[in-house]
Amino acid sequence: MKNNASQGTLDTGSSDKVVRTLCGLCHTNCGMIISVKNGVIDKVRGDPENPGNRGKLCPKAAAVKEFVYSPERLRHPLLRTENGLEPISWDQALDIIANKFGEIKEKYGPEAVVLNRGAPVTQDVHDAFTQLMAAFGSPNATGPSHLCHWPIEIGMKLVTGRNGGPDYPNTKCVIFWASNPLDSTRVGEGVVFGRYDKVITEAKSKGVKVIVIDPFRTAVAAKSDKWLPIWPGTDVALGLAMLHTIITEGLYDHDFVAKWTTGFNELKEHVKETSPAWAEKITGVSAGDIQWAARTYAASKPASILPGNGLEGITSSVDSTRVIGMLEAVTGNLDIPGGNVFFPQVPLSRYPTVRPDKKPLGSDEYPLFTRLSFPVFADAVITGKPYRPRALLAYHSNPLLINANEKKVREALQKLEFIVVFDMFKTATAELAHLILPAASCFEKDGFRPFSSPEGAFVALRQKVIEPLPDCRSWVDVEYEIARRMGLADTYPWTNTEEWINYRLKPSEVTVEQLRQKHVVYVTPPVKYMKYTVSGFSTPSKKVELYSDTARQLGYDPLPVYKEPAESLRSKPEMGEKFPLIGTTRRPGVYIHTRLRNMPQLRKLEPAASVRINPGDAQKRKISEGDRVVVESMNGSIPLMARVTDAAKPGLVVIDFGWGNPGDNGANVNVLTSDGERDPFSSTTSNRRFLCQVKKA
Ligand SMILES: Nc1nc2c(c(=O)[nH]1)N[C@H]1C(S)=C(S)[C@@H](COP(=O)(O)OP(=O)(O)OC[C@H]3O[C@@H](n4cnc5c(=O)[nH]c(N)nc54)[C@H](O)[C@@H]3O)O[C@H]1N2
Ligand SMILES: Nc1nc2c(c(=O)[nH]1)N[C@H]1C(S)=C(S)[C@@H](COP(=O)(O)OP(=O)(O)OC[C@H]3O[C@@H](n4cnc5c(=O)[nH]c(N)nc54)[C@H](O)[C@@H]3O)O[C@H]1N2
Ligand code: SF4
Ligand SMILES: [Mo]
Repeated sequence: MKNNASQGTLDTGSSDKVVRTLCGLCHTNCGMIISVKNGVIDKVRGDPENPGNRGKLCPKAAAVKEFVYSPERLRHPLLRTENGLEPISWDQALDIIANKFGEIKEKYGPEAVVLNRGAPVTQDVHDAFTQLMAAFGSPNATGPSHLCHWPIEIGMKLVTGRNGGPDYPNTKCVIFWASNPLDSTRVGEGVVFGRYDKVITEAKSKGVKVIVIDPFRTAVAAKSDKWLPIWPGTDVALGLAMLHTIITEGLYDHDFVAKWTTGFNELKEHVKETSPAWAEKITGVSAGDIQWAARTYAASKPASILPGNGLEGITSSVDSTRVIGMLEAVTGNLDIPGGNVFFPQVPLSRYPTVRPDKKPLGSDEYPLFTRLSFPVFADAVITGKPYRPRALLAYHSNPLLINANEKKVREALQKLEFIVVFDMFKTATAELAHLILPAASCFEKDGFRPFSSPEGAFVALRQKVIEPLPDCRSWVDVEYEIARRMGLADTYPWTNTEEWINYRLKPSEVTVEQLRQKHVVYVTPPVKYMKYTVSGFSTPSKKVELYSDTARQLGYDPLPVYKEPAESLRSKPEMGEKFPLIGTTRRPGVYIHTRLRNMPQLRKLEPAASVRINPGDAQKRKISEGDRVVVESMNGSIPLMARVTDAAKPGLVVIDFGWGNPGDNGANVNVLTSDGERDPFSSTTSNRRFLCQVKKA
């Protein structure tokens, strides 16, 4: 099979057709070339000409056929009746939704209908049902944002204005801070540098210093020059101690600090007391290692940091990010070659949204979190305060399993009058639904993806590979049909997939037609560095705000402050009697969140939900590799398989996240997590830290 990327056409050989497209299983959206024989997906390979993955695919890609043709896929709309779930027609299903939403709007107002979307692994998930909610008049869109992307976004917005990605090709030192790109394939927020797996090996071969700050010895920690095994939830202390070393030893960039920051004197004063010796007791990382990391990072200019999702499962998510932004700034590493760079982005047109005076639930408590946070939603459903949401449309998401405190989330979902789940599979959340809609997979519909890269921002087309399996539908059609039935379609800027994509890409002056010809279209020039010298930073003062007036005015600490997490043996040693271990969660690289455990090829690679425990802790409990164990926390207990390994330090246990769907025979780790304590800016719950005990089953 030959291909010609510049024209976007591919020789078909003996296949019906060969389609150049994008994988939509995870955020990375690798370029794929898929051949179709007799209307069925035949071969899947990486697209060597895609600027992101350059031909490489991860192990999950091997399961594309199993995923699309899985016998477990939902194939009809299902309505819950007295006799259980009964298949109904699409027309009936859409009528029921339109009627029920209309009824709820009449009785309680539009805001009683809530949308829950999952992680935006494709642009579809990001955009789906936005316009419907706007036309309908509900400001309440929720999902995992309090655990994903938004806490880092809020933290960086306060300090540097925007989250800059490591400029790997030019850096001399990179800190993977709560990030694990070798499993997550996420080397930056939407930024590609060619193959994600090569970014680290190439850096290492050039002598770039690699430092990893992570409680667990991950794939990237094992390759690093230094791994700092931090206790989860203590990153603010580590960051403040690094700032202490850099500032007291004069290792900061004096010129940049003088010209481009506000509040340096306040920060200098603030970190006087936060010495590495102080942080050692909190973080479990030795003072010497903290000093070494601070000095190495400050001295290896240009240097960069990749703050990762590990910071977004702790209740100091935003302050952890703020200290990282400050480290980037005081060392003068912002937007310079090899530092943390604001890469060019694809301009997209905005959707019409609900009236600006209509604020989501919780906006008084979390003014910087401009959508509805799931914990706030669950509270409102349970307490009815300030009002009770009545209906939930869950699209491409599994809220029951992914939020902290499963028991409480279940209680909230069970209190709703009407739940629609729109998914490919009958998930744990779907089991609570009143109506289930069968979704077309990412390979059964057109879509697009905006990317950033040092060579410029570009758009790529996700071309439909096959028609949707019978009776499965794409969100575009479903959303528009609901709007039409409710008399809201007039306000729609689009009526079908092609119009949706063209609408969004208008400011980039690219059309679906062009993308079908070329597949990848660059819409900006290559990255320019030091843009702040022209336009300043995206903060109110146009400078990096080390001391934040915005935070102060909203009643927050203007400087990041370390607070001991609620579940803590240091502040509450008595808790250690029952729960002497600190638990965190791990994301198995062969799965994505709660997905793909029903793919036989992948299941062979990670067969069971596991807890990783240090050999010493295992021995004390007479636990051996492969034993069945029970893990207990204050919130509940779950059965798991023990893996005995020194990748977990003494006192730490690491439990797989994402199990718990019907039929996967694994337990949901969020049975153990608590939603009580929350980050004051972002409402992040403690999904990555909890006290627990492990016992032999
Ligand atoms: N303890 C703990 N909790 C966590 C995390 C953690 O690390 N630890 N991680 C957090 C993070 S970062 C995130 S992003 C969230 C993830 O939270 P979610 O995004 O809600 O979780 P997913 O399992 O990805 O749910 C996606 C659902 O979409 C379905 N699906 C797949 N393709 C399609 C399609 O084309 N159309 C439709 N309609 N449905 C489709 C899948 O079957 C699946 O049920 O979890 C968060 N929760
Ligand atoms: N295969 C696969 N790829 C994925 C996903 C998936 O589920 N599977 N999910 C996608 C999504 S939605 C996201 S958000 C990205 C996330 O991708 P990354 O940002 O790379 O995050 P993780 O892979 O979750 O790795 C986070 C690391 O932080 C560590 N950690 C946990 N708590 C703490 C803490 O308190 N402090 C510190 N310093 N470290 C901590 C964990 O041990 C873990 O190694 O991955 C995306 N890619
Ligand atoms: S699942 Fe694998 S192949 Fe698909 S986009 Fe993610 S990393 Fe790429
Ligand atoms: Mo995420």
